[in-house]
Amino acid sequence: MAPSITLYTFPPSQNAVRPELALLEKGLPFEKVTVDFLKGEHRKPPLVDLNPRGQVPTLVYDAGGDPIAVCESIATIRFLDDMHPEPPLMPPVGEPRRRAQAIMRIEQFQAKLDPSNLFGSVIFGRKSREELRPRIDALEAELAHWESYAVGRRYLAGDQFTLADIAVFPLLMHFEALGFEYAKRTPALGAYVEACKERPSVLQSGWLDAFAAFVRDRAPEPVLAG
Ligand SMILES: N[C@@H](CCC(=O)N[C@@H](CS)C(=O)NCC(=O)O)C(=O)O
Repeated sequence: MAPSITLYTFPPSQNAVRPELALLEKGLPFEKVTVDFLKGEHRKPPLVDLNPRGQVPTLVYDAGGDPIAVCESIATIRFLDDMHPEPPLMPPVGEPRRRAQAIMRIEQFQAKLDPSNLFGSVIFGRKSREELRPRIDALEAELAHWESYAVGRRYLAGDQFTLADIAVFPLLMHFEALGFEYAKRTPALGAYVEACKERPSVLQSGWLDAFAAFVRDRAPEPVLAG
């Protein structure tokens, strides 16, 4: 029996788009439930009953019996790839170099790239470039590593679109929204970002438009420009 899958999401969220991309890549039907943060819906049922942290994405996977609530965006995409191996979103174990690359990029994303949270500090915290200077410098140094990872590859682990891309690409859009000019400063990473924007699952999700509208309404200071 096909599972019933419900995705609790907030349309502009770079975290919440990850399971959506994995679901679209795999052609799995799912229902989307929008949780409007701006109205405080994340602090109320049904979300807090499923995920006491009140965060999206939260994925409810019901294969009959007791539905499973999966939260943490990276956990959701790994879970979906484990439960629905076709088409695969990781390089096969028979290709250890590419598999190692995909695993490393996911870990490096979680350890080095995601915690910077510059976007939240600018959009919600209204912090200035001066206040954020040490974090901006650290992020720019980190992005130099990602430029080297992108050189000579369409995606982060070669020609195959993988969980590593689903992890990393949405966050890279945050930096673009803060004025980072990939084409000028990290051209290989820039080509990678453009390739991801054209990915059918990304286009089908509508996330780029939802994210662009969210950014447009808030007009963040372009702290990464220059
Ligand atoms: N590490 C989590 C972060 C999830 C997260 O911070 N989601 C945001 C939306 S982008 C959220 O739900 N924020 C509400 C809150 O933390 O109260 C993940 O990767 O899923």
